[in-house]
Amino acid sequence: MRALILVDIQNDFLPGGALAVPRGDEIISVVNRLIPGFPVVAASRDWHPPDHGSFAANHPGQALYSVIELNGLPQKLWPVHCVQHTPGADLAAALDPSRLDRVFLKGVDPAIDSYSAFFDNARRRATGLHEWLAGRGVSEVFVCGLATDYCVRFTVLDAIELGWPTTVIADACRGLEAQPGDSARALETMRQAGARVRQVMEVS
Ligand code: VGL
Ligand code: ZN
Repeated sequence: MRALILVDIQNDFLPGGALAVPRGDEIISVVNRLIPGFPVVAASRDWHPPDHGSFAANHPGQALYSVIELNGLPQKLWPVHCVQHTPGADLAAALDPSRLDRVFLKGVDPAIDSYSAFFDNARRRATGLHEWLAGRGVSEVFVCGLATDYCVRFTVLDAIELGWPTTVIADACRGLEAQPGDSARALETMRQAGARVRQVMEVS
């Protein structure tokens, strides 16, 4: 049985949001058309407390987008985004919520970031997504959402490591592209790790 995993399709990652993914809004209608083709649909939400260690604002003197060490892990410093219970953390309003079977929250621990929908970046804490998919009788996962070069990439790499046959739906993702080519490189990394890279037309 095929499951669709929607990664972080939240207001702060859309144009106008705090950590806007260029053209991130373009995937929403695409995703709404994908959803009916999948018997199981899960979504992740970046869900940070205000004191989260990934926010540059919580590290006075450190520049936005610089990399520091946070509890032993390299941490890129982001603008304040997806703060719990703020509109920026809401799922995109245009995303059809009627078939979302379950939403998994990530990035809740202030001491550690969590790009993947499965685990935090130190793999200390699991979100429960893996066990939930297994419990639903899922045999294969399809991943799309925001951002290709961060949370989609980490989610896909964890899915493969957990043993799921994994497809990333490339044209239902958009990347932050801090460096031009970051999304293409991320897709290539996923492919080399064992993910199938497909277009919406091929998986619908
Ligand atoms: C993300 C940076 C920080 C993402 C989340 O969803 O790709 N990127 N937090
Ligand atoms: Zn985040």
